[in-house]
Amino acid sequence: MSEDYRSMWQNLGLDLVAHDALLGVLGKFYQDIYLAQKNRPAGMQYFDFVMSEVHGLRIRELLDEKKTGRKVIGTYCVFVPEEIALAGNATMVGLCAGADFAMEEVEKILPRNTCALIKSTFGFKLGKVCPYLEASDMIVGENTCDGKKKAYESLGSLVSNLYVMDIPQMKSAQGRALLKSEYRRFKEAIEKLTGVTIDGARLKQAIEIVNNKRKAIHRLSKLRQADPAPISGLDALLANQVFFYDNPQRFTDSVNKICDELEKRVEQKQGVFPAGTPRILMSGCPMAVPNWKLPWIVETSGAVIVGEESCVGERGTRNLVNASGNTLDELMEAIIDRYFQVDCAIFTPNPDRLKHVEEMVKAYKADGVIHYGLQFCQPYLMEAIPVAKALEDRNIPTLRIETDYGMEDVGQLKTRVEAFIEMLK
Ligand code: BJ8
Repeated sequence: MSEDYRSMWQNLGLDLVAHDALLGVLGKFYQDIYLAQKNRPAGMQYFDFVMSEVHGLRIRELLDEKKTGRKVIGTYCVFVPEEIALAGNATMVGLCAGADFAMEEVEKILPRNTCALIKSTFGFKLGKVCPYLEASDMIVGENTCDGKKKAYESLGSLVSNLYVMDIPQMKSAQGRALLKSEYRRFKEAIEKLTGVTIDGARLKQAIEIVNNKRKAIHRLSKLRQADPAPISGLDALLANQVFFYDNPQRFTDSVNKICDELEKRVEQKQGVFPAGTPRILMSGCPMAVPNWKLPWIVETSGAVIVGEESCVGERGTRNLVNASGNTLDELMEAIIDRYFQVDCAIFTPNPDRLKHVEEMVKAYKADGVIHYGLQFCQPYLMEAIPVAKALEDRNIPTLRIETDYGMEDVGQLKTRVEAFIEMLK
C-alpha cells in the first residue's frame, strides 16, 4: 500500500497495525475464494480492482468529495433512501460489516448472543479498522430488529454523529404514515447537514441515478436465469455488495458492461458451470463484505447460486422509484411507495417475502432454496421455519442453515450442503 494511503488512514484515526492485519486476511480470503474461480467474465476485473482498492482509492475519492463540501452518509439498512442523500449533495455508503473483529472488546459492550452482523459493526468501530465509518459525516441507524435497535443506543456513545430512523413494523396505513414522516425528517436532517435545499428537480435527478443502478442489477439478475448460468453466484453477490460502496454512475456502467459480455455468453450457451448444474436460490439475512462463506461452500460443492432473496440482493434492489412526478411531494410519495415494499422479516405479518421467494424460484429456475440465517437473528430464524415449510409443501426442496462469521463450522456445513445438492440431482 502506498504511503499516501497510510497517512490517509492515520488521519482518519485508524489503528494501522490492526488495519494491516484486516487487509491481509481480506486479501487472502479474496484470493482463495474469488480469484480461484474458473471461467469468470472478463468484466469482473473491475470488481477485483474495486476490492483491491476498497479501503484505498474509494476512500480517497470520498475524502476528495468532502473537500468540495459534499457529505458522506454511512448506513446499515436498505430502508435508508439513497435518493434523498444524493439529492442533498451527499454520498451514501453501506457500513454493514461481514467479518469478526475485536470480538473481546465487542463482548464487553454487547451480549455474546448478538448476531454476527451487529457484533461486526461494533468490532470495526472498536478495532478502528473501517475508513468508511470514520469518513462518515452522519451515521444512520434504524429501529428494525431488537438487536440493532438496542445496539444503536450503545453505538451512540462511541460515535458523535448517529442519527436513528424509526422504521414501521407493520404494512398498515399507520406504518406507511410513519415511514413518510421519517423520510421527511431524514430529508430535513440531510438538508441541515449539507446546507442544500432538496427540491423536485434535485430529487428527480437523484431518483434517476439510483434507478439506473438498480436497472443494471436487474439486467444482471435476468441473465442469471439462463442455463448454463453465465456468472457465478459469488461474482453476482460481489456486484450486489459493491452496490453499497461504489460511485453510482461508475457502478452502473461497469455492471452494464459485464451484462453485455454475459449476453454473448448466454447466446453461445457458455456458462461458469456446465448446463444442468443444480441451481440454488439463497434466501435470508444480508451478506455484507467479506461474508462469502456459504456461497463459497455451495459453489464448491457442485451447485450454482442463481439468485439472492436478501437485502444484499433482490430484496434490496427490486422495484424502481416511479420517476414520472415533478414536484417534491409527488417524488417523495414515489420513494415511500418503493421502500414500503421491502419485505424485511422485521415486519409482522410478512407474507410478501414468501411470495417473493416463490416467484424467484420460478423466475431463476432454482432446483432448491438454501435459507441462510445468522445465529441469534430472531426475525429471520423465526421466519425461516414457516418459509421452509411452505416451500416444502409446494415441493421446493429447502435447506435451513444457521451460522455465523466463524470458519469452524465449514466442514459440517459442507457435508450438509453436499447432501442437499446430491438430493437435487
Ligand atoms: S431491511 S434485513 S438491512 S434490517 S441479521 S441485524 S435482522 S439480528 S440486517 Fe436488515 Fe434492513 Fe431488514 Fe434488510 Fe438484526 Fe438479523 Fe442481525 Fe439483521
